[in-house]
Amino acid sequence: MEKTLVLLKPCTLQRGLVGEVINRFEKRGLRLAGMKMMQLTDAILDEHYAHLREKSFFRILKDSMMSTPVIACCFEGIEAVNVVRAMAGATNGRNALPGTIRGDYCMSNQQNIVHTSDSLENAKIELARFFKPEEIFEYESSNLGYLYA
Ligand code: YYY
Ligand code: MG
Repeated sequence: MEKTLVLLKPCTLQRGLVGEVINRFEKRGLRLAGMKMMQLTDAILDEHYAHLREKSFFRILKDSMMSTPVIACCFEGIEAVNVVRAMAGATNGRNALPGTIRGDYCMSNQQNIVHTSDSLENAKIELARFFKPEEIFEYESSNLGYLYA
């Protein structure tokens, strides 16, 4: 099993899409292992978006991610990192395929509904950044035989 991070961005809270987006991951069969609302800070975003710090949109991106609280989720499943990433779709909502979350809910390159970890290595780093160990729960999922058989 893999665990991965999903952040529901401020645009998702503003547009009333929180339940709908979480519902998609649940229905796919991913186990919700952690979830919390949090106000992001400059410091955590400097780490989280370190790969983008030279980009012209870095400041705007960080400001948009701090404009309201976000909801951080940890989802678990077999190959969860790639499954969740594929469900999110291309970064720019206008390029994202219909059927993906971004392709169904947004038209923006930045207000693009979710952040999803892009590798297993980064998922581990990002989950440790946004969650304390005791905020990730290892309860048993009763339907695994039906999901993965
Ligand atoms: O992983 P993903 O979110 O699909 O894209 P990244 O390349 O990691 O960029 C993170 C974040 O930055 C993206 O979700 C929106 C924003 N962004 C932007 O505002 N403008 C761009 N041209 C590219 C990315
Ligand atoms: Mg990324």
